[in-house]
Amino acid sequence: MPSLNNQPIFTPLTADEPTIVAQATPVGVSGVAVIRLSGSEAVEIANKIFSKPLANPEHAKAIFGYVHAPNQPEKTIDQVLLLPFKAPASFTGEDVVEIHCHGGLAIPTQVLEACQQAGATFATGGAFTRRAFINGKLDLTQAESILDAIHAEGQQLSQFATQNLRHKTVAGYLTGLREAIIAIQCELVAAMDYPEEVDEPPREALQQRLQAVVEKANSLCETTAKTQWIRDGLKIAILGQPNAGKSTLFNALLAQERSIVTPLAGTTRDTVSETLVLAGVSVKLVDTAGLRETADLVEQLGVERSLEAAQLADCLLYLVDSTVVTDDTLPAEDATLLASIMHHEPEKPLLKLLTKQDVLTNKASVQGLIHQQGWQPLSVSSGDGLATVLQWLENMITTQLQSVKQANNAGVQLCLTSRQQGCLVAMTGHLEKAIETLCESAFPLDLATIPLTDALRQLDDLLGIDTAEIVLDSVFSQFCVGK
Ligand SMILES: Nc1nc2c(ncn2[C@@H]2O[C@H](COP(=O)(O)OP(=O)(O)OP(=O)(O)O)[C@@H](O)[C@H]2O)c(=O)[nH]1
Ligand SMILES: [Mg+2]
Repeated sequence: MPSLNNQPIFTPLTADEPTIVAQATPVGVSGVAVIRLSGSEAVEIANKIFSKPLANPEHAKAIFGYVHAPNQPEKTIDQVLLLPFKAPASFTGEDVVEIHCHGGLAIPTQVLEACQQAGATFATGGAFTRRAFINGKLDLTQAESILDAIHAEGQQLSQFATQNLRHKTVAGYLTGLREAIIAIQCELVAAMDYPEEVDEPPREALQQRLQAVVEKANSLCETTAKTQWIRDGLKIAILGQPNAGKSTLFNALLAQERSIVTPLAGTTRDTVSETLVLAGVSVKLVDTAGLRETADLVEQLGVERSLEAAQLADCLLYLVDSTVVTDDTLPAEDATLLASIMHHEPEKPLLKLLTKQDVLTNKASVQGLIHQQGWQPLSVSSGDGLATVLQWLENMITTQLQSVKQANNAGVQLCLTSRQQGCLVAMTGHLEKAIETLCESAFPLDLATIPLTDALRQLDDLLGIDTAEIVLDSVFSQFCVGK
């Protein structure tokens, strides 16, 4: 909408809100810290604390100068770069001024205080992103992608997040489903409101169209479930009998002495987990208590947790101390445990490792296991075999990622958050109710509009269309101050 002097007019929906300020960079020692002001008075406030007049600063052009206490130019706080952005071409859609000052604790704190004394209000967590959402700069799923991008440990999740930020992939896919439901809703309402002019749409065709939406939503939920590990971290459980060398391998993979290692069997009594990044994916490595029948209550509980860890894991490493193997025959306990694990988790990638190869005197005793039964020799002490373990883990992750990418080609691979999945599941539940209603010829057609409205409500909540404050609060409260 052009104004009289041909300058575009944009009044952010948040124009009446106070101008907010927060540090956008982490607090602590750093070369540079960025303090962000956002709101209709951002330029005015910056003007009160800056050494140069800022009547109508050029958009996105840095200005060198000094920040001082409001209206006290002699009280210089720091030498800074000021970066103004004019609404709506800013992150929040409001006027924004970024102050790039020196990092550390003292200077950013003084700059923040100067901004507050000049009229700004300290921002709460997620306030900037919330304003960006309210001003239509982002949909709700994009706001959540920012959260993913900030918190992603592995690059794969950050790639999903960036893809959604750039191409609105989630909203793009779901808007198609939303339009399909709205079209059906419109046909039903038209037939109800104008029974003389509009024929009742054939029920079977409506059912089929709704069924198609349900299938698309289900397929999205299924593929999201397949990518959940990218968000949560791939769980790898290290299993085996006491003293097999599990904690030693755990520490070696982490490159830190995280678990206690002793020559005593039963050292690890509970599961211990730690995160690392492998092949661009966040991995949760779980060290477990040795699996064996035991009378000790504490150890027994540890064993139960280990079995549970195996169940919850996406991938298993099973370790056997090679010095207790004779004539290619595993100890009976290991044979039983492995058979049970493979029976219960036949699909899970499993790497079988024969440990402590450096102290194995009779190498011939394990050759059959290695060459015929797929066991990998390992000595963490000498480092032999460790690279193979890492390579196996990376190959396994790459294979999993490839299956994700294949689903991606089908156009439905999106890594939804649990909130988004919840909305989608609730939506399909309502659509199924609508289909049931349509199946029952004794029910009037308009009965189906009720679950359809509920389904649309869920989809709108997912996308952030007319979403209740309480839902927005729960999303934006996850953000830190300054974002
Ligand atoms: N020589 C040699 N000793 C090893 C190797 N790996 C582990 N050990 C030793 O084996 C003993 C047991 O190792 P842990 O890593 O504590 O075994 P664990 O499987 O975690 O045992 P629990 O916690 O009791 O279930 C320790 O004394 C380790 O130093 C290895 O590659 N070579
Ligand atoms: Mg241990």
